[in-house]
Amino acid sequence: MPPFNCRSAPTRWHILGAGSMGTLWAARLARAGLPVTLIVRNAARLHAYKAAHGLTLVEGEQSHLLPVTAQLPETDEPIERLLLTCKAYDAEHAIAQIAHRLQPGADVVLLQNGLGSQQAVAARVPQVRCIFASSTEGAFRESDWRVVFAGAGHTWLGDTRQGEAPHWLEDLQRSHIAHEWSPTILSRLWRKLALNCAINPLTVLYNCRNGGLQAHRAEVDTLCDELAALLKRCDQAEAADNLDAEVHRVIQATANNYSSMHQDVAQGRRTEIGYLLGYACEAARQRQFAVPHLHALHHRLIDHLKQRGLPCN
Ligand code: NAD
Ligand code: KPL
Repeated sequence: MPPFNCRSAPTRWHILGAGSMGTLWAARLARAGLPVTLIVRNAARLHAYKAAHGLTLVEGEQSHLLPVTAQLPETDEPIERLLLTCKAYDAEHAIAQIAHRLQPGADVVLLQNGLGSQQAVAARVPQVRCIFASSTEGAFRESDWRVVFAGAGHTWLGDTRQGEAPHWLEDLQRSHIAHEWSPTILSRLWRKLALNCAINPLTVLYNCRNGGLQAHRAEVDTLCDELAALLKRCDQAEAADNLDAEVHRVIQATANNYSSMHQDVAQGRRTEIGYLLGYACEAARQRQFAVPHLHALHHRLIDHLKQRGLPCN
């Protein structure tokens, strides 16, 4: 591994949202010797974290304890590089809490699923550069401060304002975080959104694994047609290309898995529906573009969530 550039100290990564993805990134960056600080919600969480003496990263049979530093949002320390890893519905509030700490020209990486939260965050912090990310990695928390790297994957990062790739992608390389700079990150996010809209809500409504949708092929196909038409209407023709084929490929490849939305509902957690189906339906409404099947699906899902006492936004 090449030595650090001795002319300047490496920039610290602050990570806001110490959940599955945030701790997965924190642990890998820290393991590579990079300076990392977790920003946790409140004093009680900070106390609990200190009692655990750090983060544990579980990969297969191996586990590593990493003594990553942690602090509160209100700490008075400037932030030059931030990774935001809370859920889409928490992102705007979370960034507002630390906005005053962001230095002009800071980099903020937004690792939220769906669309809508990234734009809301970027509007709140115009003094920084927001980089959107889309990841196929999988992680879950086995217990407090113990994260399991459950699925190898890839992370695409990009700048919707077409800026250059940042030099700090080297940090990801050094940390063995599989990644790629994408000049078409918005298209990637739309494509992932469309996949999630075609699969996740139906798995909740039919209470099935992804493979269970093989019994509902006609319904999936109708949604794919409507989603592909909507993508084109939103100037995302590339994201619409062969959408149905990819949806069926993913259903087959992940047949034994429960979708993330199914897992959220099964565990009584809020879903990211507002940033997936909600975003798609709103995009259609703004363009006066009819998406009757997506609308019907959205309403069925909202009813389902309401019956379970879960938020429907
Ligand atoms: P998570 O719920 O495990 O973690 C989010 C964390 O953010 C929680 O610990 C929460 O307490 C914290 N948080 C929320 N608001 C905060 C605030 N104001 N201040 C401080 N902390 C705050 O979520 P996750 O699974 O890590 O997912 C994060 C994003 O990544 C989601 O959009 C998700 O869809 C996406 N994603 C997750 C996975 C995965 O495998 N977990 C994979 C790909 C993408
Ligand atoms: O990303 C997914 C999820 O479960 O959120 C897949 C596996 C693609 C299903 O939509």
